[in-house]
Amino acid sequence: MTADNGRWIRNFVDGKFVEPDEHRGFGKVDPATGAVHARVHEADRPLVDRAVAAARRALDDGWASTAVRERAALLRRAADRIEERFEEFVAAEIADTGKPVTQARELDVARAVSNFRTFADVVAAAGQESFLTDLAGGRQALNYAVRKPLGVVAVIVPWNLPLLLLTWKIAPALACGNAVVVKPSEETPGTATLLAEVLAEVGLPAGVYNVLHGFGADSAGEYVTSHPGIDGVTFTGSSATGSHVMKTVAPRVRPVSFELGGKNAAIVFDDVDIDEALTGLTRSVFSNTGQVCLCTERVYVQRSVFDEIAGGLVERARGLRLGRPLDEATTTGPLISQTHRDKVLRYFELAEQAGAEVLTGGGVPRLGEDLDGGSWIEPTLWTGLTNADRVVREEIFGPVAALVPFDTEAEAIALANDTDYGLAASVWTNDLRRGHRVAQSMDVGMAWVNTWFLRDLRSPFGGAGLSGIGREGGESSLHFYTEPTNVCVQL
Ligand code: NAD
Ligand code: 6OD
Repeated sequence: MTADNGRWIRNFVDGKFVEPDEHRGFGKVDPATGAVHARVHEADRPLVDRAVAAARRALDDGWASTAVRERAALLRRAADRIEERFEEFVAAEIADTGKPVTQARELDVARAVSNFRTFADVVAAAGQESFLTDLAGGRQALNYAVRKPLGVVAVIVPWNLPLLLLTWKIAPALACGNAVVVKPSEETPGTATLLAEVLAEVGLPAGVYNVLHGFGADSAGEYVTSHPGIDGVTFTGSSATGSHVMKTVAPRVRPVSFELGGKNAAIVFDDVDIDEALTGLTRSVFSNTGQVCLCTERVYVQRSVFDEIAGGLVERARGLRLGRPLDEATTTGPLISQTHRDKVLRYFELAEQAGAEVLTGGGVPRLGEDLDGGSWIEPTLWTGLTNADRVVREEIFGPVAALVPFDTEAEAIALANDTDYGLAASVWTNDLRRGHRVAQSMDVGMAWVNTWFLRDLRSPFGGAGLSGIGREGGESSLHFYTEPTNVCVQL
């Protein structure tokens, strides 16, 4: 069984790859060069019906009642097998995204392995809530909750960290005994498909993991989320799409977990270790070409160190190396598509119209040869903007940031919280009391102090406001992917 049938990337339903329909293929472009590297079979409604029915059958045939230790062992075997096929996953992720090989290895594929291992440990260690209730007359009642799988879970994921975000959801979903119907982004079908091979190899029963390719509205994405056989939806993507998905799920009142967009702030105080802050800020603004939901796009800097931070960040931005994904010296890849680049370039225009000073970047680089067909963009920094400007209010999802000065701690907190989003923030200071205080006052799901995107997968992850609904990670994932039945016994 292979995921890539010649030049096709195929759907995977009920334990088998589906032969592609010549008339339902779309091209998958390599964002580094603009060349089509594969054709993807777009799932139609009947195929979505087949996938949902297969998932239900797999649950009924015993997957839902498998012993926890068996499911945990299967997750560990999946992690081992991804490690054995590590470079195939790296290659598939790079082909779809153009991201640098060092990042694909150290972040994307490495995290897929740890997602499976962590949730094997989390589910194996999980207990049940129980309460001994005192009753009148000295009697007692025992309350305990048993947790059952949600059922058939729709998993809709984006293109920026395709394998990382997919396995972040399916590892706990499978650990809890659910069956999943996955719709990867149309931009990144590769690794979800390769994972189908791995999960079959380690003994996951047919129908428990299904992959359907296609787009969102009026395509596989909407067919899946609106399907009456779906028991819950876990979605990562933009806030606008999250809102659409919520409407399609609403008539059936199914649970949703939404991990959505961000417009994340960094606050830099003047007592900070400048060099450490610059290293952290460079990562937080430019990682994955700014295409991480947690990336910083607003940097508030205390006035007395503003010029030093701005100058240092410009120097580091200019030191980034855009280039071929397989070159180990490359730090920065292309944006995911020409369409996305057009969107980012519109924000470059808006910044100019708002009177921004471009400290560095602001255009499209010429890298030469076939790379000029790719969707490259220059890492870009602005000053002279305020929180009133669209560039500072809307998620751009590119290697960009606006630097804004502040004077007092209270002002910095107010500026950072002045947003419709609520995903993440970072605080840079050598005063730890201040670090705790300011981090706690951020209206976000995750606040880091003197670091960024440092993860313990047992911690709750998610956002407030436009950034989402619910939390995943550790126990929070177990709560989302299960439905409790409370049993009360009078003793
Ligand atoms: P997107 O919302 O366009 O698409 C996400 C997924 O939803 C894709 O698979 C897409 O095909 C599907 N989709 C689109 N319309 C749909 C519909 N009507 N019904 C069902 N499915 C539909 O997002 P994107 O451009 O792929 O990803 C970038 C966005 O994702 C950014 O906003 C980013 O902040 C966000 N993101 C958030 C997190 C997080 O954890 N909070 C993580 C990664 C990315
Ligand atoms: O680290 C994670 O678990 C996670 N969900 C990261 C999301 C990154 C957004 O692009």
